[in-house]
Amino acid sequence: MSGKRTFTMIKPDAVESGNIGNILQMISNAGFSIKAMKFTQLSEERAKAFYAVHAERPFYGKLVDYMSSGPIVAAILEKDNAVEDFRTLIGSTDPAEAAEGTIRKIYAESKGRNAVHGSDSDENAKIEGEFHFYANEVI
Ligand code: DAT
Ligand code: MG
Repeated sequence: MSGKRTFTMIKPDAVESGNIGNILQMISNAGFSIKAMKFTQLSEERAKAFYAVHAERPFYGKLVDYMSSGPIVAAILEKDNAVEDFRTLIGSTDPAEAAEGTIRKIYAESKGRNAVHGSDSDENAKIEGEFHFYANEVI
């Protein structure tokens, strides 16, 4: 059975453009509740570690620079079928290919600067949540 929790980040482009509130409203309207949340910034080392799975990809350096370039909002979200439903809500990696009404279609600047992160599996949701939050910070 699929899990109830996923992990998200509102990325530097969406924070800088003033869309934290709009994106949280869309997340709430889609039926997700917030179990932990913080406004923070990744150091270069922490961004490298978070995206280590992409270390061999050509865009890794730019991704790390971008993700450590400004503040983000990190959050653990809860809903039935959380991982899959959240990926549907955010849309494709490239906003040009994202479905109408998705968060990335509305707010992402580009494939590299794409407004939000969403975990791709229950296993990664747990790992990524624990990367950002101590157990006693999660409801
Ligand atoms: P997603 O964030 O949709 O899970 P991913 O895990 O494949 O996508 O990649 C992680 C992030 O890396 C993605 O949100 C933006 C960046 N990225 C992926 N592919 C890229 C590309 N071809 N060019 C530039 N940035 C890319
Ligand atoms: Mg991914």
